[in-house]
Amino acid sequence: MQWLAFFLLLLNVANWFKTSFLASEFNLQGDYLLGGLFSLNIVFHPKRQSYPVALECQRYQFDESAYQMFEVMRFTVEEINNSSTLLPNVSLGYEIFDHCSDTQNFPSVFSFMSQNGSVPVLQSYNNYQPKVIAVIGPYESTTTITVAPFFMMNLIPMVDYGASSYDLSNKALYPSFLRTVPSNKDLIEIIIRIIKWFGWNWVAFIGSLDDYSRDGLNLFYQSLRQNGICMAYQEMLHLTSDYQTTLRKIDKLNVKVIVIFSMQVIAENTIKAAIKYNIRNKVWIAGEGWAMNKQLFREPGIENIGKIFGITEQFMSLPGLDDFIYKSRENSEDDEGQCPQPTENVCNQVCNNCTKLSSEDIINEDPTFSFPVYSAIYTMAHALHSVLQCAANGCNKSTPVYPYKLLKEIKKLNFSLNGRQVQYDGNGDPTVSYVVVLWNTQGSFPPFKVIGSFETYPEITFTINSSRIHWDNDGSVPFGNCSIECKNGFQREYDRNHKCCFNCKICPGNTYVNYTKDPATCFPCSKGEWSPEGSTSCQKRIIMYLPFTEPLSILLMASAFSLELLCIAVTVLFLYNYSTPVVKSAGGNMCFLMLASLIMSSISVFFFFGQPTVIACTFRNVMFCFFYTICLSCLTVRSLQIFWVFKMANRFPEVYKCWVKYNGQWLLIAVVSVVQFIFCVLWVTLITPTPSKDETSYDNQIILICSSGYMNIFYVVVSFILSLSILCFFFSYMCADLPKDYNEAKSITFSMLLFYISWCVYFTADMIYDGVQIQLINSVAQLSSLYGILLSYFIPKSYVIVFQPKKNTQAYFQTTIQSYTQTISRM
Ligand SMILES: *[C@@H]1O[C@H](CO)[C@@H](O)[C@H](O)[C@H]1NC(C)=O
Ligand SMILES: *[C@@H]1O[C@H](CO)[C@@H](O)[C@H](O)[C@H]1NC(C)=O
Ligand SMILES: *[C@@H]1O[C@H](CO)[C@@H](O)[C@H](O)[C@H]1NC(C)=O
Ligand SMILES: *[C@@H]1O[C@H](CO)[C@@H](O)[C@H](O)[C@H]1NC(C)=O
Ligand SMILES: *[C@@H]1O[C@H](CO)[C@@H](O)[C@H](O)[C@H]1NC(C)=O
Ligand SMILES: *[C@@H]1O[C@H](CO)[C@@H](O)[C@H](O)[C@H]1NC(C)=O
Ligand SMILES: *[C@@H]1O[C@H](CO)[C@@H](O)[C@H](O)[C@H]1NC(C)=O
Ligand SMILES: *[C@@H]1O[C@H](CO)[C@@H](O)[C@H](O)[C@H]1NC(C)=O
Ligand SMILES: *[C@@H]1O[C@H](CO)[C@@H](O)[C@H](O)[C@H]1NC(C)=O
Ligand SMILES: CC(=O)N[C@H]1CO[C@H](CO)[C@@H](O)[C@@H]1O
Repeated sequence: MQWLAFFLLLLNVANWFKTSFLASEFNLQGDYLLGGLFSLNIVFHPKRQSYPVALECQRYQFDESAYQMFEVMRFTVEEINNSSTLLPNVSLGYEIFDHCSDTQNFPSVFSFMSQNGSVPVLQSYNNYQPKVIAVIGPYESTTTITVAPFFMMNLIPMVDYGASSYDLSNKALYPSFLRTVPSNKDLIEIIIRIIKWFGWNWVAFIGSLDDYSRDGLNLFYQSLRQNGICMAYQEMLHLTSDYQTTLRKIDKLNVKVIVIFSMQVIAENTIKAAIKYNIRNKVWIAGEGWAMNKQLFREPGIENIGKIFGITEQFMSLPGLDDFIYKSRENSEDDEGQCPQPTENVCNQVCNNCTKLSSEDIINEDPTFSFPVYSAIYTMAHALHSVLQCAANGCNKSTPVYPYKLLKEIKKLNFSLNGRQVQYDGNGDPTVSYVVVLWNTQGSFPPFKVIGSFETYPEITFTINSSRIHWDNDGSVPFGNCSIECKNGFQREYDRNHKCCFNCKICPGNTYVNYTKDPATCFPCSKGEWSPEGSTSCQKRIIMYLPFTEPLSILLMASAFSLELLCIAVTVLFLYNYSTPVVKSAGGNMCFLMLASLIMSSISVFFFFGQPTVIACTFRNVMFCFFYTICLSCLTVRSLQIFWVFKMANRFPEVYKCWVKYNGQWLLIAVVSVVQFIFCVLWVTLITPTPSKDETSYDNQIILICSSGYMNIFYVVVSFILSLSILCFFFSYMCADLPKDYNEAKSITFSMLLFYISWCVYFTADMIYDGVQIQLINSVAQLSSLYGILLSYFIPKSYVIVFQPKKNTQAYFQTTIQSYTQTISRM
């Protein structure tokens, strides 16, 4: 397919130049032309129109700061023209249009694209040279997105000084788009960093109804989620929105931090409304659009609304700009900024309001976008410099300058401008050098105090100098969270909608909360650990047992030992006085069996102390039970015998004879012992008592205990002992009226009562108390049972043997029995 070229005559721009050659600020002739788009006026509400008519920007709202950018472009081109090193002997020219609407500005675009006054429709644009070699602007994201496709088509470089929408970083859609302002992604990143720096997490977002804000909101949302910050409220406002309601809602939600990421006007309206409706003590974070808005700064009452942080590009002064503006003002006094065809008045190259501004007005405008305009033009000049193969002696002007070649050079650029490095990344985005300013609304100087910075070149750095911020109240950073942090030991209960909002609930016992791990969970303590209610960590449980070294243990063991010594002493004493009536009446040989049993029983006390072992667990009770049964059976047989002799022998002499003949007492003891022995063996062998841990009784202790063996047989053993003791008690009670020397009733009653009481105490305590001391009570019960028998039965007899030998004679016993028989017969 060959050249199938249509020539579409849209604008006869070339003719305008020929007819009117007046020096307008909008045009400068040169070897190469740059296109410039500036929003000197802004159309907020497009009018509905019923017949085709071109838009007349002049009629709409004038923006002084755009005129300053406009002047910066003119200044920059002149400076490059004056330069002898950059583009020597090559003159740059420009053509600028007022770009006031999203949708109705296409005449200017076609003018830039035209060649000889017409826009051709071609198949290949390789050899196409439009009127301008590149385009600067426009200012806003939305307007940029609407005009950009025209320039992308033939890869005309578009270097933007104001559009920050992140969409434009998409090089598949916008291959020849570059910009000298950081994209919203960077702006949102620094906003997030500021919020995080001060530890806030509950923020509101106010935007305007345009691509810039929508894009910002999108990016903000994405970053919030990653940074644990919550959006309390969000609204996109337009000129006629109800600002009061929005602000009231934000105030009601207890939001301290408000990000205003919007067009200037919306920000101005919001702040003015905040002043009017007395919204106080907030923290406002200003996006680049209004970070250094000087009109708002002078608004009365602004000092009440709180702190305003602005994010703006590192301020770069442009030496010579002020002189340039003063000079151009002088010259333009009589130059009424004329349109090439003033009669039609639609070319949008007229600005009557501009000429009314004084030099000071222009110079004092917000300088935020001066450097972006300046570096955008230098970018093109440097690229052109490369394309034209310029050297010190001049450039090769015969080289054709195709836009796509220029674009290739722009991407390779890396130059220093007023101390800042200018270069573009793969997305056509520049290196970032932001500063954070604090508005000095209290009136001291300077009005915008730099408190921090964010740079991506040569590496990413973010700093905030907290000592430069003077917070109201007590000087501490204001509270900007949804919920007050829980006290130690409390767990968070999150709100359904926001992760930043929560109630606090105390962690129950045996759980803990670890904020670095998870603030919303009370983790259970691990095995062997415990914690009281409301803990942040668990403690080791104390392992409880009765150690040998404890004074009480020592006391009990000493008691057991002294019991044994006493028993041995009594045994020796009885052996020496074996043939005396006291020993005989006490049972003779049987005494030695009883004493031996007492000694054996008392050994079991020693098994209660120290860390329990299988042996200790097995023997601590079984030994006592068995030997105490033997002792008790002796006592029972003794009392039975006395009872028999004195009360029954007369009535059943044959039975008694039989009893004596077959050695009934020993037989009975043997039977009882054997039976009890079998029970005891079964008790500890069917289920061996083993050391175990009681972890349930106390949160903070692990008690080393012994399992009890086969419980059912244990009950049999206990019942056996109990029935024996009751028998014993019964017989001795029946003989309560016998002569004193035969009367064991008192001593046996005493020892049995002691036995009952001490074991009642033990079993009762066992039911209501699980501590380690129960083992102490157990051993005390054993000891007191044993001491009961020793003290009430053996010691009085020993006393008589040692101190009252008179009573230890056959004759004395005879007398007492005679006097007893007399009393019986008298009854
Ligand atoms: C350019 O040079 C002219 C003449 O030398 C001078 O008047 C003007 O101020 C210079 N402009 C800039 C921007 O340097
Ligand atoms: C532009 O117009 C001039 C005369 O008006 C003509 O000589 C030239 O060839 C035209 N250029 C192109 C590219 O058509
Ligand atoms: C606010 O929440 C953030 C995390 O979301 C936390 O780091 C900060 O300490 C909290 N501030 C206060 C005062 O509790
Ligand atoms: C701009 O000019 C228009 C008329 O051309 C006028 O109505 C308007 O008030 C002017 N605006 C400013 C800010 O001077
Ligand atoms: C600049 O261009 C003019 C003609 O366009 C030429 O006469 C002059 O020598 C050139 N100067 C240099 C330094 O190249
Ligand atoms: C100037 O550029 C043209 C086209 O690229 C080329 O043919 C010519 O040789 C160049 N002249 C010099 C002096 O480099
Ligand atoms: C840009 O230039 C500077 C110095 O002129 C150099 O240090 C830096 O590495 C260059 N960057 C790239 C990406 O080439
Ligand atoms: C922070 O600001 C204070 C007061 O302006 C200044 O003295 C100090 O050097 C600054 N610190 C840093 C790290 O810049
Ligand atoms: C909390 O959890 C973290 C991470 O799991 C751990 O490093 C830290 O030691 C824990 N803190 C306490 C007090 O247990
Ligand atoms: C309009 C303008 O300033 N043009 C200047 C461009 O630069 C050359 C020198 O390089 C001057 O002679 C022109 O006056």
